[in-house]
Amino acid sequence: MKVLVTGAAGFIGSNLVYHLLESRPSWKITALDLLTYAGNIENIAGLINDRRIEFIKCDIADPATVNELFAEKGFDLVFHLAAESHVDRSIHSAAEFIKTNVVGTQVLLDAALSSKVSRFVHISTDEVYGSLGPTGYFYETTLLDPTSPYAASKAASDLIVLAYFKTHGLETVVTRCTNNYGPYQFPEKLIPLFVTNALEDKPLPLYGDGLNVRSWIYVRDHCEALLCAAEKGVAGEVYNIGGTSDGEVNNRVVTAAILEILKKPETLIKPVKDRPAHDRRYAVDSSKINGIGWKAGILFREGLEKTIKWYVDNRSWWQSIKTGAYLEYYERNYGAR
Ligand code: NAD
Ligand code: TDX
Repeated sequence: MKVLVTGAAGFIGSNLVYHLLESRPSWKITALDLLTYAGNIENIAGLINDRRIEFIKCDIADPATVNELFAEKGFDLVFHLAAESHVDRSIHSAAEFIKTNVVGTQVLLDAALSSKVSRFVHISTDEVYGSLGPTGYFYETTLLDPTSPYAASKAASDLIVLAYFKTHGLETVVTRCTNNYGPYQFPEKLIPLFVTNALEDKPLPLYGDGLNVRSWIYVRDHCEALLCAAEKGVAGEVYNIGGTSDGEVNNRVVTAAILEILKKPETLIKPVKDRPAHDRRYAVDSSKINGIGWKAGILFREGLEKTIKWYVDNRSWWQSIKTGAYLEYYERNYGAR
């Protein structure tokens, strides 16, 4: 089986590459990534001598290079994760989100169609559904109502992916997952940012009243769900992916748990101006993917402890990221709050 993983040097992409090599040892994997600020070749550097994997630096929005790659390799299966993925950055500037998330997805779909890819798994997010009140869940049938430019770009790409199934018969599957956490997550997202700031005794900038709720899933559970969707999902369908029920918590609870595990004081918490159009709550109903054989297994507390241990043990990984352009972004996003 010849498999392409886009966004393979990012957080979920690198975890997926490790998971695929472990669980499907005969597969040959092409790991594609542009190595933007969020892509880090270090994430998959341990595999450099593994002959089952090859790394290609490539922009998914560049049709000439992408078409050539697909024609040459003849992929059977594509996991498409490459994206601009951070909501706050999309608020500052949306252009790259449209280019990569929308145009890049269309470029990949055209290449997949003309090279006769058997299955195209598009990795999306529950953010496409918008925001929930205190109760209820997002279902695959819930209307799309994205609020951030990031979420809107993902919703657009989801619809294009589904249209390629309807119009051209390309075997696409769309997955919509809740908030991931785990090793190799870039320290701009809530959990790795707060863990690494706390380790450095720096303030934890909690947006608004801190009562926004996210439904957390450990990244390896997400990777298992993606493999399940690829192998057992029905073409043209959407599958929601959510974590264990104890993972549905507000940001204050997450922050308090991080500080407790690290034995750091609550005085590090710094309430700051809220994110514009900050979605209040996300939670998905996962019964459709449960029905084809996948269920989340890692409890939030257990996954959080493992994740924190990884950041404690891998200081050099995140300390080298938190320099240069990262500090400019940090000042831009947090300086005026
Ligand atoms: P990430 O930002 O860590 O990784 C994205 C990767 O894509 C990076 O390695 C980056 O270099 C690469 N990339 C960006 N633009 C590219 C381009 N033009 N060409 C090639 N590569 C490019 O993001 P992540 O958190 O790993 O998310 C991966 C996917 O999963 C995204 O599509 C995201 O929307 C989706 N998702 C993420 C979460 C989450 O909680 N992180 C939840 C649900 C869905
Ligand atoms: O500094 C912060 N302070 C804060 O209070 C940051 C970065 C976040 N937050 C809050 C905002 C959210 O309520 O924490 C919550 C989580 O924020 P993020 O980690 O930025 O994630 P979110 O906006 O929920 O989006 C994430 O989940 C869905 C990913 O970034 C997306 O890629 C994914 O699609």
